[in-house]
Amino acid sequence: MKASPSEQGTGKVDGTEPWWRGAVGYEIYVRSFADSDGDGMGDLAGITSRLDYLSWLGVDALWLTPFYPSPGHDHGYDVSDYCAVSPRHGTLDDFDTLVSEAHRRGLRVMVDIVPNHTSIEHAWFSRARSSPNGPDRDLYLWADPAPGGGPPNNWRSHFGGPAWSLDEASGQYWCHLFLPEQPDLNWRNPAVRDEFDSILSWWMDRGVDGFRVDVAHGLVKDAELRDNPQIAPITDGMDPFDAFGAFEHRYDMDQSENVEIFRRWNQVCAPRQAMLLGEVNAPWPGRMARYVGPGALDQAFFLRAAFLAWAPETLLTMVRAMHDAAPQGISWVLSNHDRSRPVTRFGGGEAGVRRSLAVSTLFMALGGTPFLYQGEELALADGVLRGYHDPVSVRNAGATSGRDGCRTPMPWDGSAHNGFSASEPWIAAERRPPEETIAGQQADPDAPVHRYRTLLAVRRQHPDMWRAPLEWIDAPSPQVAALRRGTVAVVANLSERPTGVSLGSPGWEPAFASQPGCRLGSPAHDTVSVPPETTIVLTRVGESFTA
Ligand code: TEU
Repeated sequence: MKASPSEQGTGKVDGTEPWWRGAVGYEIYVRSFADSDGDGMGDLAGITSRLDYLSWLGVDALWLTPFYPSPGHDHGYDVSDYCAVSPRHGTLDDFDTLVSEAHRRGLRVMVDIVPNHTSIEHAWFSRARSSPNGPDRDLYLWADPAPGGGPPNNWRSHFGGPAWSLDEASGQYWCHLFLPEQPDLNWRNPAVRDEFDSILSWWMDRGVDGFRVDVAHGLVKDAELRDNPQIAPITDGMDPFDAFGAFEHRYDMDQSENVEIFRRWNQVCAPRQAMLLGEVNAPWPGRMARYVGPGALDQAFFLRAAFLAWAPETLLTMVRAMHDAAPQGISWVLSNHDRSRPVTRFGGGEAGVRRSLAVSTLFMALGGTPFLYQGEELALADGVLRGYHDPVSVRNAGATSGRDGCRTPMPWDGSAHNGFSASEPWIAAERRPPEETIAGQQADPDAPVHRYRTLLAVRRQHPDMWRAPLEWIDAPSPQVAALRRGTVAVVANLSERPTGVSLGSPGWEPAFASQPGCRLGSPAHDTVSVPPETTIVLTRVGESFTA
């Protein structure tokens, strides 16, 4: 039975709005969040033991990365059983406890569904591979070699090399947009669609509140398996992600039929108020918006901001365009488990910290459901590694630094292994100093965790910040964005200089500034002066909250 969360968070179930309206999400990279049994690997019971911290922080929903049985070639994104828990991460009982303890605190729980591919060890693939003429063969994408031999077309794996591997027994290739150990499902086959309807229902029956949909843009492939146009040369030793980007992905990704699948999923999930949140990596805002059109996905992550180095003008231009194409449909993220942390990407040190919170503050005012990635609230830079773990790095002999830097253990305190585990963590990294830990920051009122917590509290206090219609205000430079939503105004000055922005009317006062110690003009003025690389949230006089 689905437990009913209390109304403590901002997500309301009042019959008129879905729970995720106004909510703030938090991504838990399960392997690295908290280890309860001392084997160096994060687990579900570890998460349960840390729920009070997440309530204190003020988030409303948790997204758990895959914890299903998996041989672990892609750290859980190669699932061998969609309806079970890997012993590495606990048991189904641990999952049920986590859900009920989260709900008791008003926290929603979302799980990660990986529909583009299974593990090579999934029973479906074993059957498909061993019986080329059997009924399960078409659950996957098989193709004969190209006329002169070799892979059927020029599609590449995200993780390096061709997107095809040869099954010598049958002489056919299987398709994999990721590792060979992650064979792609054939979403043109109705049997695949039926299986996933059941998987979604199975998790909803266990009480989950929604799904993060992995590689939602990748499911359906061109029926004729045509070559992708190549737009740049590929050189020896190139980063595999760059080699992947050397093609226009006209035929392997973002096919229109993907949206039909999510319309079908919506029919399964909407009656049970479960959110569908897609990882959609489509090239243009208009194409992204199709996925969150009525009756399809509820929201999609806008990943480009999570990939970008510090480039304020580019960032603000794409954020405005994406917002305007789907005002309630975007889940704003600056960080996830696949890319360098924003503090590092944005220049490191104090500049990285300042810039990250300035952008996050803007994201909290864009509608949609923003997500923080574990440790973002501590303003962590990437961890200092002692070796490679990510298959992307291992497979490409270090040609890419891979995704390990953002996956190091959550630093709970200054003790051995930062309180993550009683033994050596699965990923080898340097211990963080006390001021980068939760315990250290909770004890210091000026530490980042308190700024993020205050920001979430201000958002909860002023629902206009996400609910009122958004009007962009003219800004004096392309490195500045300003907006007004009812009784709330936000000015993001991402430039290196102080800037003044006219809000069009007097009577505003600051509710939150991303930098401590900002001095703001008097409420009598209609112009707000904002320091460099700072975002300010203002409210109508009389509506303010003491930050
Ligand atoms: O990542 C998907 C991913 O790598 C793409 O979004 C990619 O960035 C895009 O297609 C453009 O190249 C997800 C998971 O987050 C990641 O951890 C997994 O390794 C991957 O899927 C495979 O499941």
